[in-house]
Amino acid sequence: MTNYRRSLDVATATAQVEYGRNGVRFQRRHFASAPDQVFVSHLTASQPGALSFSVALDRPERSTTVASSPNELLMTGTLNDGRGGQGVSYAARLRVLAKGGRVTAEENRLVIEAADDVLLLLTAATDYRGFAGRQLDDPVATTRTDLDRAASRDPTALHAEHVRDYQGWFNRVTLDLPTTPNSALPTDRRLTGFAQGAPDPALARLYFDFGRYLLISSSRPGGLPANLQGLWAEEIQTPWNGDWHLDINVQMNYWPAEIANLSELHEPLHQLIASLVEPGRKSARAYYDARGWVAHVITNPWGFTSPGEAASWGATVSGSAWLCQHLWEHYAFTGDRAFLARVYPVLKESALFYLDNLIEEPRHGWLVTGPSNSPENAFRLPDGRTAHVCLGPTVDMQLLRELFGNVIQASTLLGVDDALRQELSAKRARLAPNQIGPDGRLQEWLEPYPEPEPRHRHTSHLYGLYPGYEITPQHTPDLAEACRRTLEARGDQSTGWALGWRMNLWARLGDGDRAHQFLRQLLRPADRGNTYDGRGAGSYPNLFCAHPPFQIDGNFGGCAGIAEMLLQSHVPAPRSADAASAPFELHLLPALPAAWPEGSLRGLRTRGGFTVDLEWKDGRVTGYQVTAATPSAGPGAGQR
Ligand code: FUC
Repeated sequence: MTNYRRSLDVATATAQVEYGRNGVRFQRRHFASAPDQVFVSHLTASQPGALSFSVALDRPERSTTVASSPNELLMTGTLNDGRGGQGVSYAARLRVLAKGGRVTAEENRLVIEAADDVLLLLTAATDYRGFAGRQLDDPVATTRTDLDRAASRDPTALHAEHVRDYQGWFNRVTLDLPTTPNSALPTDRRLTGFAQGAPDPALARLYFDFGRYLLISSSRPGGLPANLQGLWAEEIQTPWNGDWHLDINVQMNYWPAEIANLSELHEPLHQLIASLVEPGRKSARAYYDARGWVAHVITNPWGFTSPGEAASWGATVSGSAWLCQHLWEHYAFTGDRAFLARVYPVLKESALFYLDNLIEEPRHGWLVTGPSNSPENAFRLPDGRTAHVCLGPTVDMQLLRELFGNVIQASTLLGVDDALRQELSAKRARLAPNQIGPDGRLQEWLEPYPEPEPRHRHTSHLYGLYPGYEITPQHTPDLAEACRRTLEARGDQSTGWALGWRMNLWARLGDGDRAHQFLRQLLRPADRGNTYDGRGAGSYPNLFCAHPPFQIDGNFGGCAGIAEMLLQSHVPAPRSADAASAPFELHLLPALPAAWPEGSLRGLRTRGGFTVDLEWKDGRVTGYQVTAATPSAGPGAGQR
């Protein structure tokens, strides 16, 4: 084999493999088309009759494949429901359309001989009802309809339609950073070079674009939200069940959604949140005898809202509060009042749960959640024992200040629930405050407990700095300084998503070089033998984030972090009742690293519904334009 080249063009979401063999040049082009619901592989060769191969549909369990016609395979199966019954059924159908040569079916595979050009069309479907409990589709029939439609189209037209659809999202934003000789290398060698300190600013652009590619490809309105592996899990039994973790992971998947101008792709998460209200009410009643709804650390497409498997991590009671933040942020970025009115009951019922859950903490009389955890971290008790379950971890308090504040603001805007608003205001003022410990760090718990694992991957108590907004260097400098010390103490090594989070935290602190240092960590070449404590964790040659073995949240965290280094929008506290017209601050290049002295961007979004274009040279803004969603509200453009 000669001149082998495998590529993914993130500008068109098209993968390609090319190589030469015995004087013939072979090319395979692959893409998954959302508008046509079909996966397409187009195989061509530089000589007629050169394509001979066989193709099969296979799955390690619960599958049957038959040749449904001389050029088509049909795979079907039904999963278990976990209770000894039948679960979701699925079907996948593969058709071979060959020019020249011969196609024959042999049991469960198709054999292609001496063809000039081959198109493989694959469709797949399940009878999962979706969050809205929609009408059941018959996957066997759906795959046939989708396949017949795709087969009637010219492959060039299929590709053009796919690119048109994809670029409708992708082209909303452009980031340009300078290239260097290293930028022309294959990605694996670029990663090695970058880890060794070679300058390659354009690698950050590629990583940012790749993150957008991943979200566009894994989160479409009407579908499920991106899970721990996005939708790229290769196993049947995926790490952590390929579920949605609510104590950082699924939220991180959606950090780029608003700022990177992909707001509509946030919808699957919003639907998941709405779907948890009903089961979450049962959990609230059964576990806490409380009103409202609650979700803890893990959930799945079947409305799981109970505490997780072990009290040491599964008792975290603020999963639902953190999810609600994604409803609010969508409103903050779009100013869409109709959306706010629609999701208000979800926010309100979440707040009702916490109103009932809060108890008075004995030492100061503060109101605190309990029992809860500071996600997955432990502390040392005075008698030396290790504990996880606590009252009022800092993250819960920060989340509740935001949730209550948002419900207060939303109810004011919508002109409803006066009495509730009074109660929320009164209780919000009594929530345990952020505390700076004797060592100058932000306290993770009510007491400055020693930690058995001071470099723990979670940085939950810094939620208020990012993705939350109650701590900013501009408005709460002492707390921001305490966050900085916390980050210093957590150290510069970590794993997967934790690196992505730290990047954003340093960006919020305005330290671009530290943020960039974490980007370098995130992009250091990983291998399959990486370990949970961060050694070896970075990125694989295809840029997937290596949190043992693979988790996609780090990709999204890093993508958001790059944006956060270049543009931030804060709504300073105390916020006015109307976020859409409230004063908010725009920070252009708030955390520009020395490594990116020049560049430009177009199309990032801010809270308040603005779009920002920006260019810079020698580390300084040379031009910018801020465009309002509505013509009357725009602050305009400028040169500096
Ligand atoms: C969180 C993390 C783990 C892992 C899991 C899926 O709970 O603490 O590291 O990423 O989610």
